[in-house]
Amino acid sequence: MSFSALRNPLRAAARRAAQPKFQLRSNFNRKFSTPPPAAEAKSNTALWVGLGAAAVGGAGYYIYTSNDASNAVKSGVQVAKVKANFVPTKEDYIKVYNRVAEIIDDAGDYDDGSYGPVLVRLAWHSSGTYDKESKTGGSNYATMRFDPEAKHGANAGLNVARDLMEKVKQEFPWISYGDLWTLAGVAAIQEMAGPKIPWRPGRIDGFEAQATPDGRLPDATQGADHLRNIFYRMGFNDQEIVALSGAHALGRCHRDRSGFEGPWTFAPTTVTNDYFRLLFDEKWVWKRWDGPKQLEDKKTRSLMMLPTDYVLVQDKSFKKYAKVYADSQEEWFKDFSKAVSTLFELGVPTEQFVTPEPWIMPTVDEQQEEKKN
Ligand code: DDH
Repeated sequence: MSFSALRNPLRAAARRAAQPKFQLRSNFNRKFSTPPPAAEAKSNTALWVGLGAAAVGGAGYYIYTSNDASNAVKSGVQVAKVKANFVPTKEDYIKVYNRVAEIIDDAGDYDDGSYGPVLVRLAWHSSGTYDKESKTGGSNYATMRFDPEAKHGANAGLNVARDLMEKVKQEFPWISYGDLWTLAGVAAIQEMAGPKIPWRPGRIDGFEAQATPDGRLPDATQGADHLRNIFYRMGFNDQEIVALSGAHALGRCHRDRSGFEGPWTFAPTTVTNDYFRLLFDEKWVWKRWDGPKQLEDKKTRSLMMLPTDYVLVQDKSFKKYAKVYADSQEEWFKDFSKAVSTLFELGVPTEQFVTPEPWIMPTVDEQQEEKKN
């Protein structure tokens, strides 16, 4: 399907109709849980002054501590942009959003016909390394660009998403990787019919020395204690753990990446609360196979749940929230939007953001509608 064919108000519906592998069960019912676009930030200067200082400081840091020449060049580009007084506006970020939206749909035979899910996962894994005690990790420095972190088992397959975003970075060299990856996650969620995710720019490119140690992301073979250890470390509570886990409405597991196999829902390129509904409505049995322990639905044996997904209906506290989200997509959208927005900002010092209030980025459909009026 060409880009232009998708550039109309029916674009999302057309994409869903074209989904190759799964029949779509849930009604498409877009619900917005967030207020209309916040007022435009008055100026981005604060960021760029901050970025200039950070980048210049960073460049000094680089000279003494890093051997990666390409990073010096990249930081140099940021410094040059600052010197040239280039101040990106919300419009500039919308252009990046739109480019990502095009790429999401231009997936051909890849998985279920969309790069959306893998982009959401990139944004989550770049943010979910945060440790609130040491204040290390998170989305600020985009350290998954560097080998120790890129090669962590949990990040297997995310090279697909990083390579896609590299193309965008070439077209918009002024954007930091952290902003680009998180904005791509926002675009993916919103363009796959999910809730609005408030977002704002301000992340800066870091250095290899800031990469996080292995083991900060969740291990799917573990139980409730592990989930709490991992997510409490980021600063989340039980309700937020459950809300965030609903992202598994999207995408699938790949045997050659995580070892697990299959999708969680029948509509893996549309954001719905089906993940929660299926957890309660289907009978889940352990899959008999030579792979790692995972569950499958008894009826069709085509869907899967990870042990960590199943914990959400076994643990009393988690189950309470999972039930609320199974019963109300609206409730889940509201809580998911809030938790994802927080997740994508982990590790970014507040003073780095260009605006005190995050922006609501318009979807491609909304932009088309706006143009017509
Ligand atoms: Fe996840 N996730 N995730 N996940 N995740 C996988 C795929 C995707 C866990 C393990 C896996 C979140 C939480 C958890 C997405 C988003 C989010 C895969 C399969 C595993 C394994 C990877 C592969 O084989 O390619 C575990 C464990 C947890 C947990 O304990 C809570 C969260 C919080 C999110 C989020 O975005 C907020 C998405 C999307 C995918 C599908 C990727 C794809 O390529 O498709």
